[in-house]
Amino acid sequence: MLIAKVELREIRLPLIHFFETSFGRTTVRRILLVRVTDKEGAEGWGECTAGEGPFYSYEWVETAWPTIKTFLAPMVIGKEFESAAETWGLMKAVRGHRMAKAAIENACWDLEAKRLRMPLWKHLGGTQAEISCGVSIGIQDTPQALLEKIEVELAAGYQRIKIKIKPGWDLKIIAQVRDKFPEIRLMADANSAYTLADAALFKELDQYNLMMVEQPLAHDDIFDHAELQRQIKTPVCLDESIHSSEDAKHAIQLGAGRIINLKLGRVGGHTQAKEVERVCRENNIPVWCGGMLESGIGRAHNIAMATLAGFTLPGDVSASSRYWAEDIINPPVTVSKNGTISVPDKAGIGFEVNQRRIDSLTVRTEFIS
Ligand code: OSB
Ligand code: MG
Repeated sequence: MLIAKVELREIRLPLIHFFETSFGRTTVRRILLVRVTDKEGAEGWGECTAGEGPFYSYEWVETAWPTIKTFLAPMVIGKEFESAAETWGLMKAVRGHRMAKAAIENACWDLEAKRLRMPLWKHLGGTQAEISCGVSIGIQDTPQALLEKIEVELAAGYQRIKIKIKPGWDLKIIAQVRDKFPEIRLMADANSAYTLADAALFKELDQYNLMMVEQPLAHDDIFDHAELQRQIKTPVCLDESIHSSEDAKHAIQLGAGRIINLKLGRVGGHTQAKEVERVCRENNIPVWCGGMLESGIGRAHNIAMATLAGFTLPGDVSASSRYWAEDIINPPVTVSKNGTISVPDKAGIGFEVNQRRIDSLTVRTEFIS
């Protein structure tokens, strides 16, 4: 493979409904897309999952763009390499910036799968032609609004409900949800809004039979999470704290959680994601596919990743229509009445990229060659 050109694009995509977590509210996504073109003119697409600000992690659109432009793209362009799996090694000199790296690497995986005329999920080694879906529901203006949203998503068939919590929107809300929906598969995501001083609150949470509580403590912690897990029955799931297969190994050894939310961008792309999945599978730690409010391109990559054997729990990958009036891929991602996505069998990411739609949303473009 020889990448001749990297195209960077920023699109603005308004969410149908705002998405609020313990760290803030998003109404319009700023999404950085990457297109790689090889010397024969074949193309691949990737999406950078960095957010609008450095709140979920230190990466955001304005760190990813110049990091790709100045450092990552030049490390890949013009180099002859065997496979997309080698992209990671070419960019090794840059520390961190995994979401920026993932955007380039995943575009190379799409390109490679297309050249092989293979669906990306099979090229990655995926085994599940259908994946299980849940939804992540943000903090709402009122408890009533949350209960109504849950009702809608259950009627659509989603297999589990995740709600966001923060101090002041936690135990009381979960009690109300459980009261109305006693049997559903339910979990809560705190996005690091608590400390070990809140252990008593999480012990209270044990009575609500949650599948798991996601990232209750600091974004860069595994030590306190291990202490919390010792004190509570609800499984702890790690999101923000896991950036690599080494992080996963250390967290597992320490007992910092029993489940891992695997996000493609957070770990640095498909090669790293496969490593995290393998470590978890070998240690009997279930993983599920997390989401970052991706457009269709990132969503398609998530779907491909979630076909790997270790993905045994419903993920946060849901239908395009939950997020966007019109997605940037055709067809949009749809979910069956059983809460599953049928994985496409076309080459590469398996969805057609809607160039016209992307052009109409683009606010800036830059070519690196
Ligand atoms: O913590 O999983 C999270 C969205 C943005 C940042 C962090 C998270 C999320 C989600 C949304 O929960 C999942 C989705 O629907 O894409
Ligand atoms: Mg999370």
